[in-house]
Amino acid sequence: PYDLAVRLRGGEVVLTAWSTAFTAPGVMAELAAAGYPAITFDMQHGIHNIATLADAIPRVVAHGTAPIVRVPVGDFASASRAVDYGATAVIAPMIDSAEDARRFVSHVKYLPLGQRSWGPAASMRLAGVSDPAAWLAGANDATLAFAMIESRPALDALDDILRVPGLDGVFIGPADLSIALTNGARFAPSAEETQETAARVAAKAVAAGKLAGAFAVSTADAKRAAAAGFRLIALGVDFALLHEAARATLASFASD
Ligand code: 3PY
Ligand code: MG
Repeated sequence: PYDLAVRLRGGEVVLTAWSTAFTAPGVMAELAAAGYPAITFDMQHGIHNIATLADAIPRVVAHGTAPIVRVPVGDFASASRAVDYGATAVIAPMIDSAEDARRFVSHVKYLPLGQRSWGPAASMRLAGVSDPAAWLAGANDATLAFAMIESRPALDALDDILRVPGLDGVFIGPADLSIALTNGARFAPSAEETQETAARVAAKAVAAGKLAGAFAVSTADAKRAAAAGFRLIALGVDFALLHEAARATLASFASD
Protein backbone atom coordinates (compact mmCIF):
# COMPACT_ATOMS: atom_id res chain seq x y z
CA PRO A 1 0.00 0.00 0.00
CA TYR A 2 2.90 2.35 0.57
CA ASP A 3 4.16 1.91 -2.97
CA LEU A 4 1.23 3.79 -4.54
CA ALA A 5 3.52 6.67 -5.56
CA VAL A 6 6.05 4.29 -7.12
CA ARG A 7 3.36 2.44 -9.04
CA LEU A 8 1.71 5.59 -10.37
CA ARG A 9 5.01 7.20 -11.31
CA GLY A 10 5.98 3.95 -13.04
CA GLY A 11 2.97 4.34 -15.31
CA GLU A 12 0.68 1.74 -13.74
CA VAL A 13 -3.08 2.36 -13.85
CA VAL A 14 -4.42 2.10 -10.30
CA LEU A 15 -8.17 1.80 -9.73
CA THR A 16 -9.60 3.13 -6.51
CA ALA A 17 -12.95 2.34 -4.93
CA TRP A 18 -14.80 5.33 -3.48
CA SER A 19 -15.89 4.98 0.14
CA THR A 20 -18.64 7.43 0.96
CA ALA A 21 -21.72 5.96 2.70
CA PHE A 22 -20.48 3.48 5.30
CA THR A 23 -18.20 4.01 8.28
CA ALA A 24 -17.90 0.36 9.36
CA PRO A 25 -14.23 -0.59 8.77
CA GLY A 26 -15.44 -4.06 7.73
CA VAL A 27 -17.11 -2.58 4.65
CA MET A 28 -13.84 -1.05 3.48
CA ALA A 29 -12.02 -4.28 4.34
CA GLU A 30 -14.43 -6.17 2.04
CA LEU A 31 -13.66 -3.82 -0.86
CA ALA A 32 -9.94 -4.31 -0.20
CA ALA A 33 -10.36 -8.08 0.04
CA ALA A 34 -12.26 -8.05 -3.26
CA GLY A 35 -9.08 -6.80 -4.88
CA TYR A 36 -9.20 -3.02 -5.13
CA PRO A 37 -5.60 -1.78 -5.13
CA ALA A 38 -6.72 1.51 -3.53
CA ILE A 39 -9.68 2.90 -1.62
CA THR A 40 -10.53 6.59 -1.38
CA PHE A 41 -12.29 7.77 1.77
CA ASP A 42 -14.47 10.76 0.94
CA MET A 43 -14.65 13.48 3.59
CA GLN A 44 -16.09 16.01 1.10
CA HIS A 45 -19.39 14.42 0.11
CA GLY A 46 -19.04 11.23 2.12
CA ILE A 47 -19.54 10.42 5.76
CA HIS A 48 -15.89 10.09 6.78
CA ASN A 49 -14.14 11.96 9.54
CA ILE A 50 -10.74 11.53 11.14
CA ALA A 51 -12.04 8.89 13.58
CA THR A 52 -13.53 6.71 10.83
CA LEU A 53 -10.28 7.03 8.85
CA ALA A 54 -8.19 6.03 11.85
CA ASP A 55 -10.34 2.87 12.20
CA ALA A 56 -10.55 1.95 8.53
CA ILE A 57 -7.08 2.77 7.17
CA PRO A 58 -5.25 -0.02 9.07
CA ARG A 59 -7.95 -2.48 7.99
CA VAL A 60 -7.44 -1.80 4.29
CA VAL A 61 -3.65 -1.59 4.60
CA ALA A 62 -3.78 -5.12 6.08
CA HIS A 63 -5.08 -6.25 2.67
CA GLY A 64 -2.29 -4.48 0.80
CA THR A 65 -4.68 -1.76 -0.39
CA ALA A 66 -3.55 1.86 -0.58
CA PRO A 67 -5.60 4.34 1.50
CA ILE A 68 -6.41 7.67 -0.16
CA VAL A 69 -8.44 10.51 1.37
CA ARG A 70 -10.48 13.27 -0.27
CA VAL A 71 -10.78 16.20 2.13
CA PRO A 72 -13.60 18.80 2.24
CA VAL A 73 -13.26 22.02 0.19
CA GLY A 74 -10.51 24.24 1.60
CA ASP A 75 -9.97 21.95 4.60
CA PHE A 76 -6.23 21.56 4.35
CA ALA A 77 -5.89 20.88 8.08
CA SER A 78 -7.73 17.62 7.42
CA ALA A 79 -5.17 16.85 4.69
CA SER A 80 -2.43 16.96 7.35
CA ARG A 81 -4.43 14.75 9.67
CA ALA A 82 -5.22 12.28 6.87
CA VAL A 83 -1.53 11.75 6.08
CA ASP A 84 -0.75 11.50 9.79
CA TYR A 85 -3.24 8.61 10.00
CA GLY A 86 -1.75 6.82 7.03
CA ALA A 87 -3.25 8.20 3.81
CA THR A 88 -0.77 7.65 0.99
CA ALA A 89 -2.45 10.25 -1.17
CA VAL A 90 -4.74 13.20 -0.51
CA ILE A 91 -7.15 14.66 -3.04
CA ALA A 92 -8.24 18.28 -2.48
CA PRO A 93 -11.46 19.36 -4.24
CA MET A 94 -12.14 22.68 -5.98
CA ILE A 95 -8.54 23.89 -6.27
CA ASP A 96 -9.00 27.08 -8.30
CA SER A 97 -5.57 28.73 -8.30
CA ALA A 98 -1.86 28.14 -7.80
CA GLU A 99 -2.27 29.80 -4.41
CA ASP A 100 -4.92 27.20 -3.42
CA ALA A 101 -2.55 24.46 -4.60
CA ARG A 102 0.39 25.91 -2.66
CA ARG A 103 -1.64 26.06 0.55
CA PHE A 104 -2.77 22.46 0.04
CA VAL A 105 0.79 21.25 -0.61
CA SER A 106 2.06 23.11 2.46
CA HIS A 107 -0.19 20.90 4.63
CA VAL A 108 0.82 17.58 3.00
CA LYS A 109 4.60 17.98 2.53
CA TYR A 110 7.38 18.61 5.03
CA LEU A 111 9.94 21.38 4.45
CA PRO A 112 11.33 22.38 2.04
CA LEU A 113 8.25 21.65 -0.15
CA GLY A 114 5.68 22.54 2.49
CA GLN A 115 5.18 23.11 6.18
CA ARG A 116 3.58 19.87 7.30
CA SER A 117 3.79 19.63 11.07
CA TRP A 118 5.43 16.61 12.71
CA GLY A 119 3.08 13.96 14.13
CA PRO A 120 3.25 10.80 11.99
CA ALA A 121 3.19 8.08 14.68
CA ALA A 122 0.16 6.27 13.21
CA SER A 123 1.39 6.38 9.62
CA MET A 124 4.91 5.29 10.63
CA ARG A 125 3.46 2.32 12.50
CA LEU A 126 1.40 1.34 9.45
CA ALA A 127 4.37 1.68 7.12
CA GLY A 128 6.60 -0.27 9.47
CA VAL A 129 9.06 2.62 9.81
CA SER A 130 10.49 3.20 13.29
CA ASP A 131 13.29 5.66 12.53
CA PRO A 132 11.98 9.26 12.44
CA ALA A 133 14.90 10.35 10.24
CA ALA A 134 14.02 7.69 7.67
CA TRP A 135 10.39 8.80 7.73
CA LEU A 136 11.29 12.45 7.28
CA ALA A 137 13.61 11.57 4.39
CA GLY A 138 10.99 9.51 2.54
CA ALA A 139 7.59 10.99 3.37
CA ASN A 140 7.47 13.77 0.79
CA ASP A 141 8.10 11.33 -2.05
CA ALA A 142 5.74 8.65 -0.76
CA THR A 143 2.79 10.92 0.12
CA LEU A 144 0.96 12.26 -2.93
CA ALA A 145 -0.95 15.54 -3.22
CA PHE A 146 -3.64 15.70 -5.94
CA ALA A 147 -5.46 18.96 -6.74
CA MET A 148 -8.94 18.56 -8.20
CA ILE A 149 -9.51 20.41 -11.45
CA GLU A 150 -13.26 20.83 -11.75
CA SER A 151 -14.05 24.52 -12.30
CA ARG A 152 -13.54 27.30 -14.85
CA PRO A 153 -10.98 29.13 -12.68
CA ALA A 154 -9.03 25.87 -12.33
CA LEU A 155 -8.93 25.37 -16.11
CA ASP A 156 -7.80 28.99 -16.57
CA ALA A 157 -5.07 28.58 -13.94
CA LEU A 158 -4.02 25.07 -14.96
CA ASP A 159 -0.53 25.97 -16.23
CA ASP A 160 0.25 27.84 -12.99
CA ILE A 161 -1.21 25.03 -10.85
CA LEU A 162 0.94 22.48 -12.68
CA ARG A 163 4.04 24.53 -11.82
CA VAL A 164 3.46 24.35 -8.05
CA PRO A 165 6.41 22.47 -6.48
CA GLY A 166 5.36 19.49 -4.42
CA LEU A 167 2.01 19.10 -6.13
CA ASP A 168 2.17 15.55 -7.47
CA GLY A 169 -0.85 15.55 -9.69
CA VAL A 170 -4.27 16.79 -10.71
CA PHE A 171 -7.54 14.91 -10.41
CA ILE A 172 -10.62 15.49 -12.56
CA GLY A 173 -14.09 15.71 -11.04
CA PRO A 174 -16.22 15.18 -14.17
CA ALA A 175 -19.51 16.04 -12.47
CA ASP A 176 -18.47 19.48 -11.27
CA LEU A 177 -16.45 20.00 -14.44
CA SER A 178 -19.54 19.38 -16.58
CA ILE A 179 -21.60 21.79 -14.48
CA ALA A 180 -18.84 24.39 -14.88
CA LEU A 181 -18.50 23.88 -18.64
CA THR A 182 -22.24 24.35 -19.15
CA ASN A 183 -22.53 27.24 -16.68
CA GLY A 184 -24.87 25.22 -14.50
CA ALA A 185 -27.10 23.94 -17.29
CA ARG A 186 -26.13 20.26 -17.26
CA PHE A 187 -24.86 17.41 -15.14
CA ALA A 188 -23.01 15.49 -17.83
CA PRO A 189 -19.87 13.76 -16.55
CA SER A 190 -19.66 11.41 -19.56
CA ALA A 191 -20.46 14.03 -22.22
CA GLU A 192 -17.98 14.48 -25.04
CA GLU A 193 -17.09 18.05 -24.02
CA THR A 194 -16.40 16.98 -20.43
CA GLN A 195 -14.31 13.99 -21.45
CA GLU A 196 -12.34 15.96 -24.05
CA THR A 197 -11.58 18.71 -21.55
CA ALA A 198 -10.46 16.08 -19.06
CA ALA A 199 -8.16 14.48 -21.63
CA ARG A 200 -6.59 17.88 -22.38
CA VAL A 201 -5.92 18.37 -18.66
CA ALA A 202 -4.29 14.92 -18.49
CA ALA A 203 -2.05 15.68 -21.48
CA LYS A 204 -0.91 18.96 -19.92
CA ALA A 205 -0.28 17.29 -16.58
CA VAL A 206 1.81 14.53 -18.13
CA ALA A 207 3.76 17.09 -20.19
CA ALA A 208 4.48 18.99 -16.96
CA GLY A 209 5.76 15.83 -15.27
CA LYS A 210 2.71 15.49 -13.01
CA LEU A 211 0.33 12.60 -12.47
CA ALA A 212 -3.22 12.65 -13.78
CA GLY A 213 -6.16 11.16 -11.90
CA ALA A 214 -9.88 11.13 -12.57
CA PHE A 215 -13.21 10.04 -11.17
CA ALA A 216 -15.16 7.82 -13.60
CA VAL A 217 -18.92 7.25 -13.48
CA SER A 218 -18.77 4.17 -15.73
CA THR A 219 -16.36 1.46 -16.83
CA ALA A 220 -16.38 2.97 -20.32
CA ASP A 221 -15.30 6.35 -18.93
CA ALA A 222 -12.60 4.66 -16.83
CA LYS A 223 -11.18 2.91 -19.91
CA ARG A 224 -11.25 6.14 -21.85
CA ALA A 225 -9.44 7.85 -18.96
CA ALA A 226 -6.71 5.21 -18.94
CA ALA A 227 -6.23 5.65 -22.69
CA ALA A 228 -5.99 9.44 -22.18
CA GLY A 229 -3.10 9.08 -19.75
CA PHE A 230 -4.91 9.08 -16.43
CA ARG A 231 -3.24 6.72 -13.98
CA LEU A 232 -5.25 7.01 -10.74
CA ILE A 233 -8.85 6.25 -11.68
CA ALA A 234 -11.81 6.11 -9.29
CA LEU A 235 -14.33 3.49 -10.38
CA GLY A 236 -16.94 2.07 -8.02
CA VAL A 237 -18.78 3.95 -5.26
CA ASP A 238 -19.56 1.83 -2.19
CA PHE A 239 -23.35 2.24 -2.06
CA ALA A 240 -23.68 1.87 -5.83
CA LEU A 241 -21.62 -1.34 -5.79
CA LEU A 242 -23.92 -2.76 -3.11
CA HIS A 243 -27.02 -1.58 -4.95
CA GLU A 244 -25.88 -3.11 -8.25
CA ALA A 245 -24.94 -6.43 -6.63
CA ALA A 246 -28.32 -6.54 -4.83
CA ARG A 247 -30.21 -5.87 -8.05
CA ALA A 248 -28.19 -8.47 -9.94
CA THR A 249 -28.86 -11.03 -7.21
CA LEU A 250 -32.61 -10.38 -7.24
CA ALA A 251 -32.70 -10.43 -11.02
CA SER A 252 -30.79 -13.72 -11.20
CA PHE A 253 -33.34 -15.39 -8.91
CA ALA A 254 -36.26 -13.96 -10.86
CA SER A 255 -34.82 -15.17 -14.18
CA ASP A 256 -34.02 -18.76 -13.10
C1 3PY B 1 -16.89 15.33 -9.46
O1 3PY B 1 -17.17 14.58 -10.41
O2 3PY B 1 -17.12 16.55 -9.45
C2 3PY B 1 -16.24 14.77 -8.30
O3 3PY B 1 -15.83 15.49 -7.44
C3 3PY B 1 -16.13 13.28 -8.19
O4 3PY B 1 -16.51 12.86 -6.93
MG1 MG C 1 -16.53 17.46 -7.57
